Amino acid sequence: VRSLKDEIKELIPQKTQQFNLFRKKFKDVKIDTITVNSILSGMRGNKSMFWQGTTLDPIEGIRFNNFTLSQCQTSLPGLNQNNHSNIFLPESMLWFLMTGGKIPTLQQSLQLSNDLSERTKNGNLPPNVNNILSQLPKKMHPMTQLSIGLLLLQENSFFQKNYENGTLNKDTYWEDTLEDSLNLIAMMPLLAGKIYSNMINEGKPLGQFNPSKDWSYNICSLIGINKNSDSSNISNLSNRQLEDFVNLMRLYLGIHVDHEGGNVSAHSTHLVGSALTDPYLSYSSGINGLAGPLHGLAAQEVVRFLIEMNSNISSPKNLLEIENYLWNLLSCKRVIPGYGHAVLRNTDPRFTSLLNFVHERSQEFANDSHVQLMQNLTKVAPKVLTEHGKCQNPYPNVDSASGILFYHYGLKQTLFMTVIFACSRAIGPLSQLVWDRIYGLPIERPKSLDLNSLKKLVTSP
Ligand code: AMX
Repeated sequence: VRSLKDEIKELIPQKTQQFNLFRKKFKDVKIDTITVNSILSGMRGNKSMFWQGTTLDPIEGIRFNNFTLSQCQTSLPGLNQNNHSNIFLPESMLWFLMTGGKIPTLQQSLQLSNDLSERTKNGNLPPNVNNILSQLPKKMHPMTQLSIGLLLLQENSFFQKNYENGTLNKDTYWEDTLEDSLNLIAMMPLLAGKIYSNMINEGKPLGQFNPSKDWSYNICSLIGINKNSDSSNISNLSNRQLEDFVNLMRLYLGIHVDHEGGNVSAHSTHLVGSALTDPYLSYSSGINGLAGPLHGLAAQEVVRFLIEMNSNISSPKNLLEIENYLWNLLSCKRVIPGYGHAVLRNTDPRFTSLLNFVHERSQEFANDSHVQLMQNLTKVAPKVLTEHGKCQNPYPNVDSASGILFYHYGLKQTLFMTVIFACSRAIGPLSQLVWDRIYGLPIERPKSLDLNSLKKLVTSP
């Protein structure tokens, strides 16, 4: 079977020709107007960035290489065990994004899974990385630990080494970028496992890496939620629940990979990478952005919010009490976490796919008051937010559901949830970074303006 690298190599002449022709032909065509407000409001909606793999339609939601999420769920290969037919392997998505839209066969996805596994050298972090991570204060923010972990792995960067040696040229930048990106993605389960063990088990391993299993399975294994785990925190889960948890992880990791280029984690990876910075340094910047409460931290905010609300209302079924609770929250100038979006103007299809996971297991979740509240909120929050009249999108985003489902299966460390998000988010921005190198995109350098310059621009005829 041909490798991912062979596939990419074959695509390069045709894709670069298309790209260069397009640039040449349309380079001076105006496509957007920049207003003072957009400059002063986070450049919201400015069409000013090239991103190949995904685009976000405000109504339809995310498209991956022009496929909607539900098309991906029916087209991309998964393991299809026990009716989990709509759950594709994140490895399939990695192939799909890296090749600019080629749907892998199951064999290709599994081969990539195996390739990632082999890159971990028997499932071990390099000893120096492991040692340093073991010495971090156990209470250090898990995203800080992850960022440090990636920076420590940077000494293995082929791109950095070969750039330093002078053995690279513009035509070959992409090869080492790909190599580094795949190595980095391969290491994410090990980093996640190490960080979770620092948080809950004094740095002692919670489970074992299994080289014959897929990427998501190994994340579950290394955080101690799996059949073959050594951890005691899973003793209450049945075999079926353990299997469901692994499938939830596959689903979650598959749908969080990318959300077009302008979001903070993707954009920072791209921006830092545009200085020819290697994938480790670039993605470490991305995850620092992901750690912000308005971005990746939202999932944990939702979990806390649901738990807090449940302790203040008589039942998760009491819609009136939920409504009053929300109005109270808004009157205290707090946001309803898990609702709203900078681009989306509809229910996030990623939320819908997580909700489908719940519906397919209605018995499992029937007695979980937090999951019930999460579902009932969808009947109340959009109405309240619409009446409130401020937010542009009153519908649930993906974070509305993700954290509380992990919580259900025993992943109670809410701060850790963003680390799992970061495992997934590596896939989109790093696929883009490989194509940034193939297309030879230059360093990113928008023009900034001070208030005086802006004043001059608005007053000049
Ligand atoms: N609850 C209450 N008020 C909200 C709101 C919510 N869920 N969403 C937006 N608003 C408010 C904003 O705070 C803003 O108020 P202001 O004018 O006083 O500053 C106003 O509505 C307009 O905001 P907007 O244009 O609709 O949204 P935005 O693009 O500025 O922000 C987002 C988008 C996601 C940060 C915002 O909706 C929010 O804070 N949501 C809650 C947190 C959350 O769920 N984040 C997850 C996002 C997805 C992700 O990246 N993982």
